[in-house]
Amino acid sequence: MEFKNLLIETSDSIATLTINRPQVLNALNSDVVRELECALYELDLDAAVKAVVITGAGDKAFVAGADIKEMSEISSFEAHDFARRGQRLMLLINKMRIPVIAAVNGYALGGGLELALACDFIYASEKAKFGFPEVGLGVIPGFGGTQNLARLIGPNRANELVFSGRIINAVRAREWGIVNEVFTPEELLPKARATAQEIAAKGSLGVAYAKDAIVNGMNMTKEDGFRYEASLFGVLFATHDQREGMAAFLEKRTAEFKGK
Ligand code: DAK
Repeated sequence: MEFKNLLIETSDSIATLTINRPQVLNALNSDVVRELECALYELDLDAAVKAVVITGAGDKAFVAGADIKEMSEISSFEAHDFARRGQRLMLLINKMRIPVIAAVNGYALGGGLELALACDFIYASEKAKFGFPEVGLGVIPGFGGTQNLARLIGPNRANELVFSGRIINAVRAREWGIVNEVFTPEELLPKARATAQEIAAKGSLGVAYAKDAIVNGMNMTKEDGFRYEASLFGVLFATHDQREGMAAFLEKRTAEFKGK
């Protein structure tokens, strides 16, 4: 599939997806949202792909938010459609079997921060900046940002960030638990890909089920989450990968996982 606004490069089972509108700091317009949804859907269906790294083109921005020019001109019907598509994209990332890592190379503002928060975790460059400027535009984060941020860092810090519209740097974002690791700009993508490869070497069913347990368990009571985890654990005992993983350990060799 051809994309106007995305670059996709796959090597060693890792797809690197670059949002490519650097002239507007990779702002998300409706075309980009539609392309992201199609691209991620396709990548998730591709058995050869074991993880995705999302980043932004250029050295200034991951994504500087929704495209304000497009947003300022859309009708209420189009805004509703944009919201539905954006939210569907964020939920798709949660539902994908493969992990999605955000490699934040610059500004991650508004919808850009929402996209990063929807990913399974975030690595950042020292140049990354995070914030929700929405209240300054008379709106609120609308692609799941209030929900994902408060769940990730707790309501108090989420309140401060969202109510003030303030922009924080990568070190503060790591301190607050938004970002897992901070790297130099040159190191960011190699480090994100290296972690993706470490994950790709594991049993892909185990990774997919672990993601499922964590994503869905977050919305359950602890007891329901435990029950859900136990059922996924049980299902894995019907797979080749479980037998192979344990046999390989006992035979002191590298496991050959098949994802089935
Ligand atoms: N949209 C469109 N164009 C953008 C943009 C954006 N978000 N951000 C930057 N650009 C464009 C600039 O207009 C400029 O274009 P030209 O003037 O060169 O034509 C170019 O990118 C370079 O930007 P600057 O010249 O401003 O660069 P600076 O280094 O001076 O400043 C900045 C960088 C990131 C601080 C600044 O560009 C900035 O404040 N950008 C806007 C940040 C922002 O407010 N983002 C939007 C947040 S609101 C929804 C759900 C969610 C959302 C919307 C709807 N529904 C449920 C319906 C999400 C909303 C948001 O994301």
